[in-house]
Amino acid sequence: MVIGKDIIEQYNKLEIENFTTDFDFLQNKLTKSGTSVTEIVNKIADFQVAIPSWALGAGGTRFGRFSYGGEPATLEQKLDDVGLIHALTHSAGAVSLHIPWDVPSDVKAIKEKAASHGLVFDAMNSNTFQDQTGAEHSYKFGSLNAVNEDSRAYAVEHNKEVIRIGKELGSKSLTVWLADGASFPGQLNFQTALSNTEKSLKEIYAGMPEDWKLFIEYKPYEPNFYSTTIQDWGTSFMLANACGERAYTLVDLGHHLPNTNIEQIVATLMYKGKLGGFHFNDSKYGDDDLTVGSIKPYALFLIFNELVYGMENNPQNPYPAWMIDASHNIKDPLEDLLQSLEAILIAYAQALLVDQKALKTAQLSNDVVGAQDILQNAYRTDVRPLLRAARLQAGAALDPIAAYRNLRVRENLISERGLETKATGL
Ligand code: PSV
Ligand code: MN
Repeated sequence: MVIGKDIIEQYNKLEIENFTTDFDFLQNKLTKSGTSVTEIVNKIADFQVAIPSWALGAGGTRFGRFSYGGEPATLEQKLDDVGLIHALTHSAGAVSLHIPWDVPSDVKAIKEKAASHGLVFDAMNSNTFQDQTGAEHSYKFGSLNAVNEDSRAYAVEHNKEVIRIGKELGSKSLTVWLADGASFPGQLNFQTALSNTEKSLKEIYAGMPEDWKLFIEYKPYEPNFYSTTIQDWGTSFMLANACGERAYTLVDLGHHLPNTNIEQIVATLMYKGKLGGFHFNDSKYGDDDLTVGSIKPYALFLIFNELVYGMENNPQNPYPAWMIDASHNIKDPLEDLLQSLEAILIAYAQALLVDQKALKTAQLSNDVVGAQDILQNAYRTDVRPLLRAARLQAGAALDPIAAYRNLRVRENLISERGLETKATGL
């Protein structure tokens, strides 16, 4: 199924009146306070988030997986699904592939397919947390950190293969997330594990083209339950520095212990020019893979406040690679992604509304109450008309989920692909 601009245009006509009333009201209000609405709408329209190829089917937990009809069975179909999301939102113009789940059999055809949907290939993801059928060496006891030299070399080689595939597709970065760690005290020598990881990452870094970036993800626990070798941003930052200039830390919202001050981590990394990538999701307890903004929207806003500040004030930090890293097992995966995109853009728009000048004045005079009010005034603004305006000007849907349902996208996918298909991923 392909959703053409004409269909969306028709659909938008049903909602244009309500939109205009809401937008005019907000525009008046914001203009009075000196905000350039056009500038903000353009920024929202430009913001593109990569969709991970593994979020297009029903997500799984270790207890089970309830599949969703019409799931994409091939990489081509995955790109078609991202194309649908992009057509509806104009904010998902990139896809992030996971190897070996998504090895393209025909690179040229895949590139053409992506281009036909207006998609580019964002960061490539390697996978050394699962043994594939016929694997010559196992990752059971670790990959880049393994005590077994063959497993380490095998994992390094896999990452080089991912770089090779990514090069052909036009990607410019590699994300490494390691499950490496220990589930029991005494299992690993921490220092040896760290030093093996550093050596392996340096080899991977050396194998990257000169215009590529390496993103190093961290995670405090899971699947290992006693220690993870790259457990936190500090360890990732240290390893990125050891690798070189084009190695960066990647922050995944779900990879922190409860109540961690993620916005402060963001600020610190951007100050040091080392925030390379960002994975969005939400959680109550751990790496829950919940829809972005479903549990802690204010925390997301505070994080975006630091991201916006960093993008405006830290030229030493590259523009971060944004990706959604969430897929749940009880929602239609495409609706889940549409909700996540909406939450991301809402938080971004609210952060753009923060009166930075007034905030600085409040901070310099230790006006604690004033500073909180400035942030919360922005957070409490209903910015949804700004998102709709951005979509309308890009030819996307005013209300993507309503359009998705109204156009019976899932029903169409089921009739095209059947009920039994299963997308690769977790
Ligand atoms: C690990 O929890 C992670 O966040 C990494 O980014 C992986 O690539 C992704 O999830 C999918 O397993
Ligand atoms: Mn992640």
